[in-house]
Order: sequence, then C-alpha cells, then structure tokens
Amino acid sequence: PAIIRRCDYSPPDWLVPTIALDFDLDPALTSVRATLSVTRNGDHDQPLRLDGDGLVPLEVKVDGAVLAADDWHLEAGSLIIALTGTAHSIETLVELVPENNSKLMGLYASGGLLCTQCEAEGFRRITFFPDRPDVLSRYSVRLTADKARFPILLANGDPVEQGEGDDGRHWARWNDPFPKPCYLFALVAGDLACNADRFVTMSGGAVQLGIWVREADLPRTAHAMQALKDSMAWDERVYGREYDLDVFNIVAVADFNFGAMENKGLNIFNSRYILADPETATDIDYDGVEGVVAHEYFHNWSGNRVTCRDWFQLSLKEGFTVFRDQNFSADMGSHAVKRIEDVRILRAAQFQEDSGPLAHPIRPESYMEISNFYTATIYNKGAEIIRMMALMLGAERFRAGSDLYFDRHDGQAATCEDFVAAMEEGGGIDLTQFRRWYEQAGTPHVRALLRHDPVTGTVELDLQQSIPPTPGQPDKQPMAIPLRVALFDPATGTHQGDQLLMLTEAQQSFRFEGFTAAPILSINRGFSAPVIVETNRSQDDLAFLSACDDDPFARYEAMQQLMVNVLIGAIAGQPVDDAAVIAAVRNTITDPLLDPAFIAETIRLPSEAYLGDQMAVVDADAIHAAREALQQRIGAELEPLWRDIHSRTKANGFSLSPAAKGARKLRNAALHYLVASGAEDGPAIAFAQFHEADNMTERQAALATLANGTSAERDAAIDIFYNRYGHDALTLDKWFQTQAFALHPDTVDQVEELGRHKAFTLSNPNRVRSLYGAFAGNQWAFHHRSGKGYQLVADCIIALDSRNPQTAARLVPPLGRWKRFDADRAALMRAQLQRILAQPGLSKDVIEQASKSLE
Ligand code: BAL
Ligand code: ZN
Repeated sequence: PAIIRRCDYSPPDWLVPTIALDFDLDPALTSVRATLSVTRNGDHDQPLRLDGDGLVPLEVKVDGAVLAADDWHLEAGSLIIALTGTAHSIETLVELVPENNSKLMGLYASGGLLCTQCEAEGFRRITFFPDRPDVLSRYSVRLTADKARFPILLANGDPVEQGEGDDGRHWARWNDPFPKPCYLFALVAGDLACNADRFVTMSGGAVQLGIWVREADLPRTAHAMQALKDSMAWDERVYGREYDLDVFNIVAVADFNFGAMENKGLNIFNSRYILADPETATDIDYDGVEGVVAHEYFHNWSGNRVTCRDWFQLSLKEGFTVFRDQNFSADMGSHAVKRIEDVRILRAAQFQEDSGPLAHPIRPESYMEISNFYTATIYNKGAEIIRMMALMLGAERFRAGSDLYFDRHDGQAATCEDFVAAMEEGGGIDLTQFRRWYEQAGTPHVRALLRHDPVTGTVELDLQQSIPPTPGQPDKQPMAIPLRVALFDPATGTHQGDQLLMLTEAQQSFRFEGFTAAPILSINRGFSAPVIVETNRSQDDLAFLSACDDDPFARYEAMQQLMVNVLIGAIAGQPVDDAAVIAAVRNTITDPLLDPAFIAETIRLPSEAYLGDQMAVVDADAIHAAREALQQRIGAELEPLWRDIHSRTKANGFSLSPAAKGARKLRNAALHYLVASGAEDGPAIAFAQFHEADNMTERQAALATLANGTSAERDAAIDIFYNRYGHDALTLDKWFQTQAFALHPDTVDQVEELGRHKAFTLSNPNRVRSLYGAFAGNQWAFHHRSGKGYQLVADCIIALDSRNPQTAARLVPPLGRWKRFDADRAALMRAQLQRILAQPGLSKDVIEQASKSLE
C-alpha cells in the first residue's frame, strides 16, 4: 500500500462549493444521486478526480449531459473526468447495499437503523467526491425511505421540508448552511424516539435539542441531555463559543467503530456513550457519557467551524478538543481526581505507544491508513501539548490566543502551525522551541537531582532531559518542558510557593536561596508536562509528600512512586520493606480532610502494566506475584479499617452527587483490599455487595473483585450477572470485559471459551473490544508463557479483518511490544505478527500496524 506523506501536501485542484445529495434509502439497495458544483482551483489542466471506494457509477453527467463511457474512467476506485472550463456541474448516480457494509464506514445498517460514518475516509464509500478535509461544501440533502420502517429521517444542518411519496415512502430535506468537509456528512433513518429539550444561547437563539434512541432506551438518555446542555453553557462561558444552528441532534447506534462522531448538527454516538441508568451504568460510564457528549459538542468549534487542512493535522482538532472536554469534566466534578484519571490513561495508553514501534509525533509525517492514527498520541498527548501552552500563557492569554485562532480561521481548514501561531500572537509568547512537541515522538525523560549546601543555604536543582529514539527519529533535540516545582520544608510541611521552571536545555540548573535545611522536592506538579521524571528522593521524602503535598496530583504521584519502589525492589528479589507504604495508606484513608474519591485513587496500587513500563524487560509473572503480595499485606495489615470503610460508605439510595460517587469509589477500593487480605469472609462480603447493590458501580466492582479469585461466589456471580443482563448488549459487554480483565490464572482459557460463547459476535465492535481488547490489556493473562494469549488475539485479528479492518487493526499494537519481553515471548509474539501478515487479502489497516510492529 502507498505511503501518504505530509510534505507532499498540495491544495485541491478542484473545489466543490455546493453539493446536493438525493438518497433513496433501503438497507438492501440504496441509490445516491449527487450533484456537485465544481470550480477549478488555480491555473492548471488537471482533470477532476473524485475519490470512490467500491463504487460503480451508473450514470455520469457534466452540465446536465450524460457522459459517454469513454469520457470518464476509474483509477484505483476514483472517478476521473477531464473538464475544459473553470466551473461545471457534475452529477453521478451510484447504488449501495448498506446491510452488507460490515466495515461500518460509509452508509450502513445497525439494529434496524441506517446511519453513516464518514471520518476519516468513509464518504467515498457513499458517493464520488474529493474526500479530503480541505474541500468545504454547502450540503443540501434529500432522504426518501419507507415511512413505516424509517419514520425518522435526519441529516446535518436544519430541516427545511418534508412530505409523503408513493408506496408508503416519505421524504425529508435538510440544508446545512455551514460549508463543511465531507467527513462531517451524516444521515440517519430509523424508527427512533426522541428525548427533546431546548437551549437558549447567550445571544438569545433557541436551539431544539434531540437525543434519538430506540423507544425502550429513552429513560436512559437523561444524563446525556444534561451533559449536552452543560457543555453548551460551558463553551459559551469558557471560550465564548455559541451554537450556530436551530437544531442539534444526537443519535445512538449499537454498532460503531469510534466512541462517537461530531457530524455537524447530527452527532452519531456509540450507544455506550449515550445510554446510562443506575442499573446498567457504572459511575465511570456516567462520566464517559458526560465527557464524550461534551467532546463531540465542543468539536462544533474545534473541528467543524475550524477544521483540518489534511489528516496530518488531526491533533489540531482532537488534541484541542480532548483538552477542552477534560477541563469541562474537571469543572463538573473534581479537578484533582480528573487530572489523576487523565494521567493514568495517558501513561497506560500513550506512554506505551510512545515507547514502541508505532510511536509517532502528534503531527505525523506519513501514514498508510489514516484510521490507524486515531491514537492516544494524537488525542491524549495532543491534549497535553495544548495544556502546556495554557499553563505557560495563563488563563487570560490562552483565551486571547484561542479567540484569535477561532476568529482568524472560522470557516477554514487550518493547520497545527496556525494554532501555534495564534497562541504566539494572541497570547504574546515565543513558541519556537515548543514546536518540537509537534515534531518529535517519544516521551521525554527528565532526571532531577536536588543538592543542598547547608553552609550557604543554597539549593541547586539539576535537570537533565533526554528523549529516547523512536522509529525514523534516532536523534532528538531538547524540548521546552514546563515543570511546576515546589520545595518543601520538612519541619513545617509547607513551601514558599509553586514555581514554573522552563527546562529548555539538555542540562540545566536552577538555584534557590534561603534553605537552612534540605528541602523536599515536589516536581511536575499537576503533571505540568507529559514526561517521565526520575528523582533522587528517598522513600522518606515520598512518604512525606504523600502526606503533605498540597498539590493533589503530586501527592498522588508520591504515593504511587512509594509503591512502585517497593514493588520494583520485590520483583528484583530484594527483601520487601512495605512498612512505609502501609503507613502511607493508613494515613491517607484515615485523613478526614481528604475527598473519598481522591483517597480511592491514591491508595490504588500501580497497575501491572505500569510496573512493566518501569522495567527494561517486563516480567509479567514476577510483577503479578509482587503486586498480589503487597495488596495482600495492605489488605491484611489494615483489615479493620477496610471493614469499617466498607460498612460506613454504604449508601441509602442512589445519587450521582460527587459525594455519593466518591463514597462508592472508596467502598469498592475497601472491598478490593478486604478480599485481597485473604479474610475468610471476603468472598461472602463481595457477593453480598454484588447481590444487594442498587447500582452497577458497586455490582460490577464486586463481580470484578470476585473474578480475580477462586470461590463458589465467583461462579455464582458470573452466572447471575449473565442471566440478569444477557438481554442488554452494553451490560453484557461488561460481563465479557470483567472476565477478560480478571487477574485469574485461567483467564486465557476463559477468554478462549468466551470467544465461542453464543453471545459473542465479531460484528459488534463493542463486543470485540470488551473481550479481546480488554484481554490484550491484561498483562499477566495476555503474556501467558504458553503464547496462547497472542494466538487468541491474532486469531481474532485475522477473522475480523475482512469484516471490519479498522477494529481489527486496533488489536495489533499489544503484539508489537515484543521488544519489551523475554526472548521466548518475543519470538511467540513475532510469530503471530508474521502469521497475520501471511494472510491473503489483508487490509492496509492491518498490514500497516503489523508490519511496523515487526520492525
Ligand atoms: N472525530 C472522531 C471521533 C472524535 O474524536 O470525536
Ligand atoms: Zn474528537
């Protein structure tokens, strides 16, 4: 497959100011008539090239006249027409079979609905068009369908007309006044019920809001609607951005490759990010709904009004929009807890990506298949880069920069460089060196050494940065790294102020005066930069910070580091001294001033995968054993406290208040440690929680805790859960996921069995991710020394590829981490990658991921 390179960008030869689309919809045969006004862009003699994927033109007209078959031709699926003038009208007719579209890109059928997904390159599977984000058009769309099967017909923009046709068919016309790239096109036809509401914008415009779902799901849409209204108000308040159409519709569909899609005025969602009620959704699910609804809504400005020039600029809209949704969610709940959660995701997904064969800068230089670049790097590291700019500028200047960006580029297809330039100009800052964050892949390492001279009272902070080599980038230049730092007086537990240090050299020293006693370093407070910090802090220093640091992230981080140090020592076979960890956990859980949600985050042991990231060669078995042992010790040493927390956090009735959510989080953490302690009644207590819970947060946590062990209660809970929720796809996903995540010696065999379960299907991406995606993230089980885990995931990739290559390709990266494992496992992983690549007819999605993973 061809490689597309950023340096090869050139503006489109032809523009398409308007497009009229006429759909005659039917799952078995849909016809699409497209009328494009095209204008020559500049002085050239290039033919018109309209991208197509799997399309056959039944008719091609230019300026109303049918073209003879030799006046057009297809080239790699694209329609090529030689044109003489500077402006023409082009008409094409194609037919599609949505019910056979298993890739879920373009127009497809899901649960009785017809819907679309066009980002990144799905529109070319619907009609011939220059499928690139810098071709912006005004859309007018007419939809016709059987009225009984598809009573609701939706598209982008505002509804303008509707009527009845012949034979029980009806039609609707929608106009979108805002020029948009074709990846933002959407339509939905189906039998849907609406949760309708309204929002009045800051300038007094009334917006009709609709969340469209199956009738039976209507009661599960209230949280999404509240999140939508909160997002609309937040974007006005924080960014001054107002909604711009008369209607805003959201539709939930069961089969979806992404989490959701920001189509202009018609967001289409994976139902898992819309539907929530206490019986079926955990607090994490509720937060996911809120965050994703906000994310898609915020794209209306960061993505739609200002879009991307080309797909290399993907982080322009995704990184910025993730940053916006993270801040929104923090404002809706707890800033401290949200930051910890976001960093945990970054470290789990992005740091691993950045240190492996698929590492790429947030603005990549090349790709084979753009679908493979919807990555944690583009999204989550991209958000961190924006966060650093916001930190360096401060709130007011950052807002000035974002105002300038939106105002200057409204209606345009922009670049990452445009964003940085707007921040420089609007915010008044020089970001020359900072631009390297867009160019260089890899997570920077910062080594921080604090030296104290008691005679002069001087403290020197020596900082060194290094960025490991990544594919195609053996040598790196120093980055501009903003580090928030404080120096604590160990006697008083206070500091003289938080400072922002800019580390811009490979090595740099910072001097502080006036310290008679050696201070304790708190660094990268708030996780001010997405870097790995190594320090010479002792366990005593970390214990001190875990009790005293007034920056919640740094306090959490100190506790994590304290635990990591003990665990890494244990893995290396050193005698285990866990007293400091147990004392720190005790201090934390008995501190009456702390938020229970923060306590629950802080006392959680680092994940097995995170511990693996700290090792040159990951020893999954030793990590598991050491972590289980420490968990057991913390559980047993503090057993009365766990019992006390567990019983006093039991709520009387369900609430979504931050206090109630925090109590559930802490209750689940206490249950986890209590069961880990080995207490004889542990499984019975977990089963009682499972049985009595009036919410999924407690029920699933109890199930997950039981699933890690071996008990009669485990088997009973798994059966009961299945019988209770087998009819509900989203909840059944949890049943698969919980078993695939289980830290249980038989997980690999159980996953094999679950893959054959009658409720397992490859046609639903959520189901695939809940079994194989979860399993591949379970380090101990996936890296089972037999290599069976690798084989199961490879089997799934191979079986899925011809059906849904995008989802198949997302399962490849865990196999690509072979360099981090021992020689035997590495060989087994490589063998599976080679087996995948040997399959005939493999998609370019999987070819790209698997071949890069072998390098
Ligand atoms: N644009 C793809 C889905 C999302 O990031 O919102
Ligand atoms: Zn997005």
